[in-house]
Amino acid sequence: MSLLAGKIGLVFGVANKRSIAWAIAQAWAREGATLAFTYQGERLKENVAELAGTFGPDTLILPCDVSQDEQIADVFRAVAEKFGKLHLLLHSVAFAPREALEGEFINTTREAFRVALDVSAYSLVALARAAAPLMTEGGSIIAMSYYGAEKVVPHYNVMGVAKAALEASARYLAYDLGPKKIRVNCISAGPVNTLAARGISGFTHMLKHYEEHAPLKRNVLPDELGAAGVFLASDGAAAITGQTLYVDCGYQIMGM
Ligand code: 0WE
Repeated sequence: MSLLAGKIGLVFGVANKRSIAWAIAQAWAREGATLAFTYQGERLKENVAELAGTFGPDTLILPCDVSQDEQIADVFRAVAEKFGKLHLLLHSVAFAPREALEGEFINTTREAFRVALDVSAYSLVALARAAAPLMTEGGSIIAMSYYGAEKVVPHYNVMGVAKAALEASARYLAYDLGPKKIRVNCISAGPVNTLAARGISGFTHMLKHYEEHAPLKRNVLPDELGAAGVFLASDGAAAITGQTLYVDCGYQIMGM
């Protein structure tokens, strides 16, 4: 208990109660962190307000489309005004146009590639740059990734390229921000049944495949991603930066 007492955290990527961002936010809050949230689009505002509201009526909840520099600036202005500092940042945001996740990678359009890399990877760079001046006591930045960054997962397509860019960006950010005691890591989660996964054809089959092939013979639970998020945010991970931590019941170690 209280591994994160006195820490201020900013969470990007809550859509609903099944979101990985929500699992990690709850775990951070249980350990004593004070949190602020952003939401993407008016459609999700009420969801996020209802969830974040459980931490008290004055919880900061701000709109943020991470592809808009002005919205990013507004978010960090508001955080600076309310708290004056920041310790934790969670990036749990990704988007590729649906068509790009359906056909063959070779047919990825220039525009789908641009959007996927902008929203899912460049955004980490933009958020880290805005966060760093507030992380005056050091900090921990965590981004969510997936195995499709390092091996071919059929249909993950341009998202795999975006996650590879995200993981590489985390390494370069770790190098830039290390002297300020700001750590940057990725959590590569096994598949979780979230809004982002819903409607992906064959997702149920994928969950079954992981159950059969992962060493632990099951899928990762949201609470376990929360616990990993607490670890990387805590002083227990003080010497860990630039890494991608697989939280996938061991699936990634398998060769066959
Ligand atoms: O990173 C992801 C999914 C992120 C995602 C999901 C969507 C669905 C709706 C990004 N963009 C969109 N665009 C939409 O229009 N995952 C790790 C989950 C996921 O997605 C897959 C997977 C897995 C696993 C897509 C194909 C194959 C496997």
